[in-house]
Amino acid sequence: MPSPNSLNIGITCYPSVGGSGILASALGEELARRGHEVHFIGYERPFRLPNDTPRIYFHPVEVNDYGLFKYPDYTLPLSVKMAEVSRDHHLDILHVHYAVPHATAAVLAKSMLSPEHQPRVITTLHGTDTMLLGCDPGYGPAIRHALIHSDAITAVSAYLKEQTRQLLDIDRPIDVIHNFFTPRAPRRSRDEVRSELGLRNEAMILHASNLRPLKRIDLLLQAAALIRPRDSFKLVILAGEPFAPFAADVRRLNLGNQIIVREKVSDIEEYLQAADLALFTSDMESFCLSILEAMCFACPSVSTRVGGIPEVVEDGATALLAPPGDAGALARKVEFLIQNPSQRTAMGRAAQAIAREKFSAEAIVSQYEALYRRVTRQNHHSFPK
Ligand code: GMT
Repeated sequence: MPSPNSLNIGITCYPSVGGSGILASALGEELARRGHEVHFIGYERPFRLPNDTPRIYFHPVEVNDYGLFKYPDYTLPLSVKMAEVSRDHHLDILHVHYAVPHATAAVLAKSMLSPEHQPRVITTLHGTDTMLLGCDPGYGPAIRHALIHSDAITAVSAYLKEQTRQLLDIDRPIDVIHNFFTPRAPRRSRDEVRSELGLRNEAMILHASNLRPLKRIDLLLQAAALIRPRDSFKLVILAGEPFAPFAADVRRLNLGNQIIVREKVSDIEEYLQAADLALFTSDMESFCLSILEAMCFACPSVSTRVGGIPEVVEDGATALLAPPGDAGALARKVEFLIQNPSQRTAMGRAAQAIAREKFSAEAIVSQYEALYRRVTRQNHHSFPK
């Protein structure tokens, strides 16, 4: 029997490897655990979402690859499915993660429904939906339209909120709700994982990302090539996409003995517990969920000082930050942590304490619940206007 305070919540996100989908899946799991009914709507079940969880449902969107279309369209069938699920399951909230095309589809879905079936639309901005696509003249006006017609907007950092205001000229309120991470218990021990990787006494440096250009894998490899002594570390790359395009760089930099790649790892916790430090070289990050994942395992990071990262870590206390693009500075900071294990441990412990205090499900999910309650109480911003 659902509790009288529970809500029916629809969630749409990118289901593949990527911070926005990981966050949205974890949020859905936590909301279901708190008694809400959660309906995921999308082209695939999110990869981190466990099967058979009570109160979690998945509604697939079928895309029609009609011969007339040069490019198959996802936005329209997504909006139709969102409208159908909203009506059939009495959704109170339709919470979309990443504006393109999810916010547009949600706003369209709402406008297809009669007022009594219209859910409140909440759009959570994650990063490139504002900072890359928001600046693209082919997308910016549509993103702005969807944000203006959402019932609430959230951003995963104060930095991203400010960027959204400036780049998309949005003057309505944007709630900042940081990301959270709930680590699962690793199935293998630290020693088992280190032995799988062939590690002895070297420091294990971890990098996890989807390898997109703004992650600057070229800089990651350049920095690795500058770390001395060479045999003091192994760099383990958890690649969300195939690593093959970077194989030539690894050979050119003579890093073959230093780099270990694992692709599409879903048990990320096994590698996080085994790592001594993490290394991130992005040109831009609204938050960097991977830094938080490492913090949860008392693993300090070396990272570029970009975007919202300074909201997640404190330079010198929970991580070491270097100027963007500076391979030499990144390498020196990594060397410092390798050569100073007691400071590395202290920094990792401080990072873990901050992760638990500020970026746990306990601290963050209630902020989303409070927002849901607030928008369901608001005057209905119904379509047509
Ligand atoms: O915006 C993106 O590039 C995609 C997105 C994703 O799905 O990985 O990443 C963004 O959202 C994450 C979760 O909120 C953040 O941790 C990442 O920093 C952010 N990426 C960028 O801002 C480049």
